[in-house]
Amino acid sequence: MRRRRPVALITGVTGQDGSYLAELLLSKGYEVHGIKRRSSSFNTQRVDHLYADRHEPRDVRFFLHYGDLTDATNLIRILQEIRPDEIYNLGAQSHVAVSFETPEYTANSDALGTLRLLEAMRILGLGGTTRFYQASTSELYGKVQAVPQDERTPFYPRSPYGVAKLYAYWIVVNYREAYGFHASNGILFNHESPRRGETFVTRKITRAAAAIALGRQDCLWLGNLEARRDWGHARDYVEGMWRILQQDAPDDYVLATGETHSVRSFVEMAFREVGIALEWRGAGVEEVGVCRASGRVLVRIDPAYLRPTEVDLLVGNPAKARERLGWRHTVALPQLVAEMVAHDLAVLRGAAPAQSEVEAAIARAAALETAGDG
Ligand code: NDP
Ligand code: GDR
Repeated sequence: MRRRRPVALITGVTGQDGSYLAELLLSKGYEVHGIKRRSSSFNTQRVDHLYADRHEPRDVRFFLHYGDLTDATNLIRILQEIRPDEIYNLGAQSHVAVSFETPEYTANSDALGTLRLLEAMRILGLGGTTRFYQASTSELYGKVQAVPQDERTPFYPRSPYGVAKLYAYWIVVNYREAYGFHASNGILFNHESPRRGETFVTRKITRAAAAIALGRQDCLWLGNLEARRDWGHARDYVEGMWRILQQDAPDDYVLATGETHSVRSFVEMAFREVGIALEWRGAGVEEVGVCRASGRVLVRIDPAYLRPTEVDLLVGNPAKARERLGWRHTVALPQLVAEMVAHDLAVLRGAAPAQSEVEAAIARAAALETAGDG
């Protein structure tokens, strides 16, 4: 029997998607638990505004637990305590380029971490009651076998990250078929936001455009400008995750915009937002992006950012999600770029945080003290 107030557990709650998903679920009345990793410095900036001081006589519905996807006993204990109705497995070493440097850790957290959660559900007898969402990825398509990509397109991953996520995808399908789990994969194409990690290409570009416009940075160094991605807004995509778990039957869904753009055109759009028109000169690693008005070189290529194997072209077909979930993206790329650049300009200008954020930071400090972390 489902409890009156649904309970969700989010791994990766401190990441981009985890923070938007926690907001969404809280707005829907859920009690939300998240797993955070121990870090030598604060790593909860994206969810600080959701904290409430547990000493205050108010409705506290957001809880954080120390944990790690590489620690099975920890996962079993957390699941045993919470007995969630829904698990969203968003935790991962999610950077494709970094996965070439740390392939074993990436496999441990992204592939085996998923298995550990599913096994914890099985051990605790949660398979019949708890629904499971897996953060699968368009990186599974890698060297693409069809354009656009949908749920039937064969996979061909091109990085240790993609290969680890391939294991996770199939172990979810296997637990669904073997044990009747309500376990689903969302095959999500790239989604971005002002909360995107600073080393992913979109955020790296919007931060640099803002910094260059304000005279705080000279040049933006990038890798492959020709890669094409299907970029949407993270807020739209967490809505899709939730809808996937509300279906009577578990299944796998592509979430995408259906449009593809190159890194080069993302660069041009971001610089246009700050009033800089770019033109390109040269070729290969010697190519540069030049400010048309001043002639200054603002973009250069650093081969260090080229990947040993690249994913050249991603564009998803979200027809199944549209038909079965009623989901579609609401934010187009120009709007997304504008929002990210505006955010980065405001941050660099030192715009004061909203009052609610200040209150949240104070509440958070108090909550941490009570958790013995202060
Ligand atoms: P982020 O990198 O922003 O967040 C990843 C989260 O996972 C962070 O909270 C991180 O914690 C946590 N994490 C990392 N390693 C571990 C571990 N060993 N144990 C527990 N938690 C861990 O990713 P996004 O929010 O962008 O993505 C969410 C998920 O969706 C990821 O699984 C990603 O691979 C997948 N995905 C993302 C897409 C995108 O375009 N954003 C597209 C398709 C799939 P910490 O904050 O401490 O680093
Ligand atoms: P991706 O995102 O690999 O698609 O994975 P990322 O933004 O890192 O790269 C996108 C494309 O841009 C090219 N690129 C650069 N990338 C980075 N990070 N830095 C650079 O300087 C740079 N220059 C060019 C890359 O080569 C690539 O082609 C993201 C992650 O969120 C994954 O977790 C997720 O599964 C997929 O999206 C869908």
